[in-house]
Formats: sequence, structure tokens, C-alpha cells
Amino acid sequence: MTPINKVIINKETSINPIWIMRQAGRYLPEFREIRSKNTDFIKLCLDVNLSSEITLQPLKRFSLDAAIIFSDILMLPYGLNQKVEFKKNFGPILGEINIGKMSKLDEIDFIEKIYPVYKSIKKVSKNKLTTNKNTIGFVGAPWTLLVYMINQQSPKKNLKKDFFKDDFLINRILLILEKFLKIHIKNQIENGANVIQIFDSWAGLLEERDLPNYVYTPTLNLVNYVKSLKIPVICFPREIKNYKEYCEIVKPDAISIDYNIDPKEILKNIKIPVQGGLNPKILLTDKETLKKETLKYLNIFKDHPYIFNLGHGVLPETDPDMVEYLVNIVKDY
Ligand code: 1CP
Repeated sequence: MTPINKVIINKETSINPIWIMRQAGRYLPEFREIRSKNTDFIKLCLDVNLSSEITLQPLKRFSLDAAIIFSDILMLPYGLNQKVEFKKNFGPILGEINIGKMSKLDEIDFIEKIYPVYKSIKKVSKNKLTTNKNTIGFVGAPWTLLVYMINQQSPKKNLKKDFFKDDFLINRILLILEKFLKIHIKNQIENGANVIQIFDSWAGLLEERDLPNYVYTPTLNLVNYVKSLKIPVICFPREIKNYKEYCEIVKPDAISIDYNIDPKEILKNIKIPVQGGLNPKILLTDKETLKKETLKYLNIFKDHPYIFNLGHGVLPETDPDMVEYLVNIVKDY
């Protein structure tokens, strides 16, 4: 059994496996090198050789316990034929939604558009660097994808004022997302993904009263679907206030926490395996601070099933030596 499965399935507390959100990415010079020659981000994600190579880059450097496939949550709207572009120093820009066309899209056309993602997962999961490690497949949660699809760019702090004005359209999109997210999850698993992480990066934007409709119910559907395929599912509802309620309703196999929530409160209220928490900014400080903060999380969760990770993605300005230092602290604990 892989270390991550031992924690999630067997609830082992004697080991702390580690992987890092955005571990394949801009803080690594070897990634920047490939990226500089490949300016079209979507094309890069759809290049099987390059995307599998990028996925494995952090595993060559550090003793991480999982590979997370180099792709993006926005490959889903791309597969649904919404235009998706990544603009330098700005982020994603999406085109208008053609809901009539989107409603008629069938499974085969969707898969055909993004099948290199699945080939890349297959390639990574068969590589010897992932022996006895997990290959993590992932999706954006319906709410977070809805945010990008309607907002057409990152919401940063706030949604457009008229975001909710067309609730008929919103409900149609949510139904389409549910159908194609399941297809996307199934294909990732069939090609070798043995854990699924659901990223709800914008869960924290919602008022409490809107959570059941947009976060709890649609995510619970997906969680149940992943469970039916006998694969563990980790949820990351970033900046949600009430993790306890989320876990009780959505029931993921493990919960990934952000850096704003007090880990002691999580320990007190949450019974399922926990992942993450450390503020990625700590990696920009010094080794002494990094060690102190890392040990804080390891000590708090020492008798709780715990996978080490950050509370959000590793920042592009991070020194890879600090990542190596972090991995070693966790491994030596
Ligand atoms: O190692 C890995 O994690 C690589 C695979 C990966 C994953 C899991 C990438 C590559 N993106 C993601 C998930 C993702 N993408 C999320 C969920 C996690 C999170 O909250 O960070 C989100 C919200 C996105 C959307 C997205 N894609 C953004 C954020 C925009 C915003 O609203 O602030 C950005 C900048 C991208 C592009 C992207 N995706 C991945 C990378 C390495 C990059 C940067 C590309 C580049 O400019 O070189």
C-alpha cells in the first residue's frame, strides 16, 4: 500500500507522507525552461511527453509521495468548448458560453479534446518514479469551475455584481459540469490516477446560506461518485469557515485545509484524515522559521492521520532548496 493510502484508508498516524500543491510548476527552473519555449499553456498540458516530464520533475528532485498530473482545472471548460487562454501576468481568460451547444456536447467529443491528459496520467503512473507512490488525478469543484466560466477570469477577491442574475443558466451549467466532471474523473482513474483531489479554490467567496446549493450538494455528488469507483477522494474547500460542517455533509475521505484555519481547531473538530495547512509564504522566509512552522503542524497532528502539504500552492518565487529542506524535515520527523 502507498504511504498516502495507509494514511487515508488505514488511518495510520506513524507516517506523514508529503506532496505539495503546485509541485510541478514555476518555482522549478527546469519547468521555466520548458515553459519559455511553450507559450501556449493549454497546448503544453496536451503534450503528453512534456506534461508527463513536468509532472515527474519534482519527483526527481525531492522524495515526495505523490505525482500530481500537470494539467489544469480549466481543461474542463476547455473540453466543453469554452475558449480558455492563459495570459502572462494576468491569469486565465475565458470566452463566452454557448449554452445551447454545450448542452448538446457528447462524451466522445469531450474526451477527444482532452485525451492527452489521460495518456499523460498513464505514462506517469507507469514510470518507475511513481512506484509505491500515488498518482493524483484532480478536478475543480463545480462551484469553482462555475466561477471561472461565468466570471470569465479569476474573481481574485469578489465576484461580478450580476454573477447570480441568470439562475436558469447557472443551473444548466451545474448539470453539465456534474456530467462531464464524472467523465473526467472516470477517465483519469481508468488511466492510473489512484487518488482524486477536488479543488474548490473559491469556496470561501460564498455566503454561508449559499453553501448547500453551490458547494455541498454538487461536491457530495462527485465525492459519492469517486467512492463508487473505490478510489480515495480528498477535498480542498479553500477558505471555507466551517470545515466541520463541510466534512459532515460532503464526507470526503480526507480534507485538505488552507492556512487561515487554526489547525488546533481542525484537530478538535474533525475526525477524518487531514492534509496540508502550512502557509506557502513560510517557504519564502528562512530555514529556522520553516522548521518551526513545519514542526508545529507535525506536532499538532502527531496522533491524527495526516498528509503533509501546504495550505495553498507553492509560490513561483520559492527557492527549491527550501522545498528540499521542508521535505527532509517531514521525512526525518
Ligand atoms: O503540480 C501541480 O499542482 C500542477 C498541476 C496544476 C494544478 C493541480 C496546475 C498547473 N493548476 C492546478 C489547479 C488549479 N488551476 C487550481 C486549483 C488550485 C489552486 O487554487 O491553486 C486553480 C484555481 C487553477 C486555475 C489557474 N490555472 C490559475 C489561478 C488563477 C487565479 O484565479 O488566480 C493559474 C495561474 C493557472 C495556470 C497554471 N496552472 C498550472 C500552472 C503551473 C499554471 C501557471 C502557468 C504558467 O504561467 O506558467
